[in-house]
Amino acid sequence: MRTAILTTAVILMTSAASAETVAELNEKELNAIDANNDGFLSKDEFNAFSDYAFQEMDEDKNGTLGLDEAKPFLDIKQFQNVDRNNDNFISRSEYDRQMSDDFSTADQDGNGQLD
Ligand SMILES: [Ca+2]
Ligand SMILES: [Ca+2]
Ligand SMILES: [Ca+2]
Repeated sequence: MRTAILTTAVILMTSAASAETVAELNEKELNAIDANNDGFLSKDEFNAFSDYAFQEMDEDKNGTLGLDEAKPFLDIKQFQNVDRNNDNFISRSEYDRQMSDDFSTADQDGNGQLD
């Protein structure tokens, strides 16, 4: 379960997420994120999942993801994409911004849910 969730987070973080990306998530992964099991991913569900994934990746719990922490999940190019100020740490705000952008991109009809 942990791995599936993190894989999902990384997919969302690194690919400009699209409706297709969400469609590619397998049923098990989607069920893990879709807290109320309505088959849609709301912004709240997405945020809860995004928060969980960050905590899991932030092994030393200092609120940022260093290269070592991100290495199992991101290649250097993906890391640099998210690390907008290039300080070699992904801060929580950089992470949140990336996830939020990806949600907006994936939510093509703008109804606040991914389906
Ligand atoms: Ca839902
Ligand atoms: Ca950390
Ligand atoms: Ca940074």
